[in-house]
Amino acid sequence: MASRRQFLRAAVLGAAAVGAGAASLNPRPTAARPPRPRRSAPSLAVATWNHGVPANAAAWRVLAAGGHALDAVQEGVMVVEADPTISTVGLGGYPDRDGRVTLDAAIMDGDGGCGAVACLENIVHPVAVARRIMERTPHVMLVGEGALQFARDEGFPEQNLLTPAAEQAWREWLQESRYEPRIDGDRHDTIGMLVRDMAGGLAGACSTSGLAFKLPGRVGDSPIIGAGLFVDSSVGAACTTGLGELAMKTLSSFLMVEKMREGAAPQEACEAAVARILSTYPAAREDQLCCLAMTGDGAVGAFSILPGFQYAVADPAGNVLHDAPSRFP
Ligand code: SD4
Repeated sequence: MASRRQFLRAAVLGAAAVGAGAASLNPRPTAARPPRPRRSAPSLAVATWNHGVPANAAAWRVLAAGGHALDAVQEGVMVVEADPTISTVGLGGYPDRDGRVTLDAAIMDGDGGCGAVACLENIVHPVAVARRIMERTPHVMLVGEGALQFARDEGFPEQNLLTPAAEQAWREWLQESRYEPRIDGDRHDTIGMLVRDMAGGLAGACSTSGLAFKLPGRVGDSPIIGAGLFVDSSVGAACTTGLGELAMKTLSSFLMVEKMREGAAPQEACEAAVARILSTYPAAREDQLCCLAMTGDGAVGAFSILPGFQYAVADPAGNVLHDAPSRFP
C-alpha cells in the first residue's frame, strides 16, 4: 500500500501534469470550483462572537463581488486567525498546558466537501490547510505532525504562534496549574462562520486554539465534521462554540441540520441541540455551549446554554452583532 508521502508526491506530480500545479504553493483560496447554476439569493454571512463582525466584513467583500461561499468563509475566518490580539484562534491563541499553541479547524461546502486539521502547530491559517485537505487529498482530516508536514508540502509558511501576551497568560496560569476544562471569560471564542453566496451556495468554517491550557493532544468540536460544523446546501448550515466536548458527544451541528431538514426553523434547531445536550448530560447546565444555524433561504437562529453568546449577521442591510437567547438566565 502506498504511503501518505508517496500519495502526496503522486498527487502533486499528477496535479502538475494536468497544469494545476501553479496554484499549489499559494495558501489563499484557489477558487477553482465550477460556477453554480445561478439562482438569485441575497448574500448572508453569520459568525460567532464579536470577532464575527470583522470576519463577516471580509467575507462580504468576496460575496459582494459574486464570489463563492467557500472563498468567502475562508477569507472571513482568516481575518480572525491572523489577529494576534484574539487569544482563542490562530496567532496569539492561548497554548496548551505545555506552552504549545495547537490549532483545530474545519471547512465544509454545501455539496458534501469537507476538510479539517487538528492539533496543528506553527501555521497561522489552519482553515486554509483544511481546505487544501478537502480539495487535494482523498481525506477529511489530518492531525498533528502529519497535518504540519502536509502544510509544509503545500508551501504554507511556518511561524511561532505564541505571542508574548499568550505566553505571559500561560506563565501566570502555570503558577496554579489548575486544570479546568471549562469555558469562561477569554478562554473561549472559536470563530464559527456560515455563509450563503449569491448563487444560493452555502459553506461554513471553524477555527480555534481550543480550550486554553488544555491537555496536550486535546481536540475539540471545531474540526469534527458534524460536531462543530455541518453544511448541506439543500437544507442549511450550523456550527457551535463553547465547551466542545458537549457538541462532540451529541453531534450538535449535524443534529441542527437534520432538524432543519425535517422542517424546523434554525432557532428551533439550535434549541433542540441545546435540549439534547441537557437531556443527555444534565450537569452540562453549568457549562457553555452555543449554537448558530441558518437555512438555505436565509433564516438565522442562535441559542446557548448560558447567557453571553453573541453572533454577527451580515446581510445587505448591514453587519450587526446580536445577543443570543439562552436556556438558563
Ligand atoms: C473547543 N469549541 O475547542 C472550542 C472552544 C470554543 O468558545 O469554542 N470556545 O472546545
